[in-house]
Order: sequence, then structure tokens, then C-alpha cells
Amino acid sequence: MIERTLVLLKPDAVQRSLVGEILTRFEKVGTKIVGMKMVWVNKEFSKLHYKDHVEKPFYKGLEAFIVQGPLIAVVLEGINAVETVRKLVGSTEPKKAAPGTIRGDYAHHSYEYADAKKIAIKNLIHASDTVENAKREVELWFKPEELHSYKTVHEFHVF
Ligand code: 3AN
Repeated sequence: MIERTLVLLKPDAVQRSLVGEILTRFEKVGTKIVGMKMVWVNKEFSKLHYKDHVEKPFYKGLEAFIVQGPLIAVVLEGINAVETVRKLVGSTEPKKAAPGTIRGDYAHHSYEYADAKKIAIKNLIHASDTVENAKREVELWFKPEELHSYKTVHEFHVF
């Protein structure tokens, strides 16, 4: 039941200075940061990360966006962390994301607008969508020695 999941605070989150506020959301709900680093990825790495999307029409814009500046890669651990984190992040399209979710509170970009401007949808975050993808993505982004096991002071109440 205790899972690890990959979260990326994409270049828009970094450049809008939202890193602290977004990380606070995950810390408040009690998920534990077990790995974190700033990375500026290239196109080759983007293709590995988004391997299921490379053939899709929106991939070019998505790639241009993800390589455009540094991002923060985070591994979070918690009870059903994949599902919990996706719930906090909200729907892929910020316009539709519910208030209270990260995308719903900090963005309002739409597919229609992004398509018309031929740019990627600016939705601040990537979060692994399945336990299987989480495992693959954590291994892609982090070496085993970059991930840490430790106790938080409030673990007694959360786990
Ligand atoms: P999520 O990140 O919410 O899991 P996915 O995995 O379906 O969404 O898509 C990966 C990324 O591709 C999204 N975060 C978004 O940036 C982009 N994307 C997905 N669908 C579209 C679309 N129809 N038009 C433009 N960009 C898209």
C-alpha cells in the first residue's frame, strides 16, 4: 500500500516561483519527500519520459515546453501515493481542474487556447498515473542512492 510516485514541477511552475507553494500541498497531506533535484532535460530524455506520447500530435509542443527551462523532480512516498498525488494535482486541462486542486488553483490554461497558439498546455505538474508507470519513471529519473528512507516526526499520525 505504501507507494512511491514521480512528480515534476515543470518549467512553468519553476518560472512562476510556485515551487514552495506546490511542495507545501504535498507536505501538508502527509506524503514524504524521499528524493528531489533540479534538472534541465534535453529532447532525448523527454522522449524517454513521454514514451507513450511521442507519436501524438501534441508531443512537439510538450517537448518544447519541458526542455525550455529547469524543472524540479520529486519522489513522494505515501499510502497509495500515486492516486493521492493525482487527486491533489487535478485534471490535465487546468480550465477543467477543480478548485482546490493544484492545477485548478494555480492555472486556467485550456486545450483550445494551447492548440490555437500551437503551444503546450501549461499545467504546472506531471504526476505518474499508475503504479507501474510510477516505478518506471522513478527509476528513469533517480538513481537508487538518490532516494532516501527516513522517518518524519509526524509519521505516527499519518502512516
Ligand atoms: P497527465 O499529465 O495529466 O497525466 P497525460 O499523461 O495524458 O496527462 O499527458 C501528458 C502531458 O501531455 C500532459 N500533462 C499535457 O501536458 C500533455 N497533453 C495531454 N493531452 C494533451 C492534449 N490533448 N493537447 C495538448 N497537450 C496534451
